[in-house]
Amino acid sequence: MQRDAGDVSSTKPSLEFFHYKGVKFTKGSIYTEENLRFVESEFQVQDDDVYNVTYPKSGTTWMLQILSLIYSNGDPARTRTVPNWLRSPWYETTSGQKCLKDLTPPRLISSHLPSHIFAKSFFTSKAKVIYTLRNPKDVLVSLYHFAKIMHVFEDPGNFDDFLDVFLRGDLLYGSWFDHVRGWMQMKGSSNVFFITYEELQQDLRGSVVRICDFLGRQLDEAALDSVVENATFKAMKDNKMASFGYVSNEFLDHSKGSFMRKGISGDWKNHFTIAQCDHFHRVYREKMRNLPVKFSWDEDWTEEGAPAL
Ligand code: PPS
Repeated sequence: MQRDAGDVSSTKPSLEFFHYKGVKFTKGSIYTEENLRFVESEFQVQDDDVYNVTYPKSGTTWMLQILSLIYSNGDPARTRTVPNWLRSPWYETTSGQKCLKDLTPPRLISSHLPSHIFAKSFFTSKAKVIYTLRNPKDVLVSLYHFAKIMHVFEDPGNFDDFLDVFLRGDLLYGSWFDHVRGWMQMKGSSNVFFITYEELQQDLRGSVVRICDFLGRQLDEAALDSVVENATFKAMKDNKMASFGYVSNEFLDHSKGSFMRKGISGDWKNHFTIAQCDHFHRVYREKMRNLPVKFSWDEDWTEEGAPAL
């Protein structure tokens, strides 16, 4: 396994926070205001860059694995020998920025940044963004469990407390609602592709084909089969290079849970009470009002009435 200055497994977490342009970040070695300012204003996007963008717990690591495999024409060798954070660094983190220099074009870069603080140079480039979304109730559940084992998050407390925190957006990377609204403004742009975690679940192969079309990559049937085979939940859980298996306990407490937790859609049903669901939907309706897109998790979603992502 490669270890270098960009290896997050050696990063010491901190539990103080700061806000950058209204968005909350953990203070310390991972995020600094200076880095965020650099990323937003000075970072030079290259036209052949591909950005894997998500709100946390929406399918980032899954998409990272899919993209790595697409760009290796289905050969899984690199995904088994190089940890994911070196294959596609999170460019807003201090360690991620150090890793960028080792990437050969086309660079695969991951990010959880909301659009208003994403690299400005992206918006005048030909680089591509793949934005993956997930049912926010499942995002919340995944984040709730992750926050218990990942030391860049505050202790989530009980589920009811965390529901409030999530609805207020008072957490690392800010509000899910703002994140999605911000990026959805790019809908219709030819260099931004939207896909959901649920679509990946329902039809992984078909989703990979659509992603390849967007990226202009041609994969033969065998390569496609290999992408799918090596990007299943089980394959990734069994591959420590794909699932943060080598991140140190100091950073991610492996004794308390796994990054690859359940990998299903609809786990929210095992966590929300009816009252919590009603509360969530009230806030959701208010915050997502007038967004000209319907998602499969919207209460009033219908196949006919849903403009395509
Ligand atoms: S992070 O920390 O923001 O980078 O997390 P992220 O990768 O966005 O999301 C983690 C959740 O994605 C699930 N996951 C998968 N589900 C299905 N198939 C595959 N291959 C897969 N890979 C990752 C992972 O289990 C987390 O979801 P939960 O619901 O917690 O299991």
